[in-house]
Amino acid sequence: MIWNKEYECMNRENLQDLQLRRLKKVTHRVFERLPFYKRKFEKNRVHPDQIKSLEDLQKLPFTSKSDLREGYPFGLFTAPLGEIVEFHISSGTTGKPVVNGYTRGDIQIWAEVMARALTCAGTTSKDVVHNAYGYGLFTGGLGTHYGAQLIGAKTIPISGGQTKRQITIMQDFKSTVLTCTPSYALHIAEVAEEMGVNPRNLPLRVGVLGAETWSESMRPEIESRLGIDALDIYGLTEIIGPGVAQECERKEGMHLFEDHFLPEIIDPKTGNVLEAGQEGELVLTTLTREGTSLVRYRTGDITHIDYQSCECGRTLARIGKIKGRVDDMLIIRGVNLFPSQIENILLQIDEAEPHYQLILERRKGLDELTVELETSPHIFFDEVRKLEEIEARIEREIEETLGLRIRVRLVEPRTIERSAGKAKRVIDKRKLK
Ligand code: DLL
Repeated sequence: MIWNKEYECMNRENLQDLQLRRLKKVTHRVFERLPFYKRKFEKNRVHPDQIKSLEDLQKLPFTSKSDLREGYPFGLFTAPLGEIVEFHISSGTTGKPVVNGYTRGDIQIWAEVMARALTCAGTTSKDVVHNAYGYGLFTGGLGTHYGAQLIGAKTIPISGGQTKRQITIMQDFKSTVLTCTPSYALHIAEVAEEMGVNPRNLPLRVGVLGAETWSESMRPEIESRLGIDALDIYGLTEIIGPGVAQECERKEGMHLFEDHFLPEIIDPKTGNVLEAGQEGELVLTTLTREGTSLVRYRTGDITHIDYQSCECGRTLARIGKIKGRVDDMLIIRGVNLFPSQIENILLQIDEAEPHYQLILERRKGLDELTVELETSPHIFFDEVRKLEEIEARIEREIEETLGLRIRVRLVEPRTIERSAGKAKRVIDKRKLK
């Protein structure tokens, strides 16, 4: 099923024509409305009239998260405040938050891209969407809500938390589509088991899971525990919220709604645009947003892009699973790695559960990483020798795959904190000192 065939299956030439027309419009819009962009463009000696092809996008300066922070709260709005009907704030924990202001038109675009995303995951008006993304300033709850409403699906605006109640409601209301973070989906399965409910017997059919990094190995884990198809959804507050890209049932990358968001992949160090297929930082330009139009916004997310059309019929480019954020990259004794690379290994371990945390400390001036991983309930925690043996095996596995010696510590089941939203995977104790 495809929500908007005209745009999702457009031939590339027509799509590029449309993108160029919209790109010209948006560059004029930001240049004329925001002194911030006017200054930036002038500094780079570029004028919106010079945008004559999509390649000309590369002449334009980037927009960074710190630019948005400096504009807090309304400094980067590209529509008059009187036209703004909703605000959202990014969930970042450091520094000033980033605000996005939506006009009525923006809310319609959001509903449209989220309706596409949910349909891409197989949702129809017959479905019961159990929306456990947080409602509020976080974009997950309301964005999903608008899309589900547009489709005409029955929406349960349950938000995150009170997990036992979630399970009862799923059973009573016959929820078929679960929308939440992948880590919360796993927690739902765990709580169901504790309640004596087999999570596979819940009426759920599919999960539309995102807002945090999850490795490819997490997918079968969630799918088998909940008996669902687990599909990835990507988005960020600065651009619109969820609904930037969505995986279809083929599970081979997330279709990016390119008629609204124009993607580039750049080398995060040099800023140079990379070729299709190469891994780098995703940069997005909003082509249709009114309240907060952004040109070449550096998302900080590492992925690659594939322009081949998909067997599902969509011609939209696909981005690969997000490997992590540029600023989440750990550098341990000179080796660069993302938490998702460790997750990929940990999830292969039979004797452990998919709950882990990475503890980063500084000892004698050197960064040290310890992996804490929960054991499966069937492992007896008093069998010290056996535990040590498993720890050593995981350490070896990590060393062979990533070339780095890291300490692994098995911990008892349910000792790592669960979250109803984004899981906290890295505890950086270096900053606490
Ligand atoms: O997390 C929007 C969202 C809500 C997306 C619900 C999907 C579902 P923020 O709180 O602003 O917005 O966080 C955005 O989260 O830059 C990525 O680093 C990360 N992220 C979002 N989706 C994914 C994903 C929402 N599918 C930041 N995989 C982004 C990996 C993701 N990381």
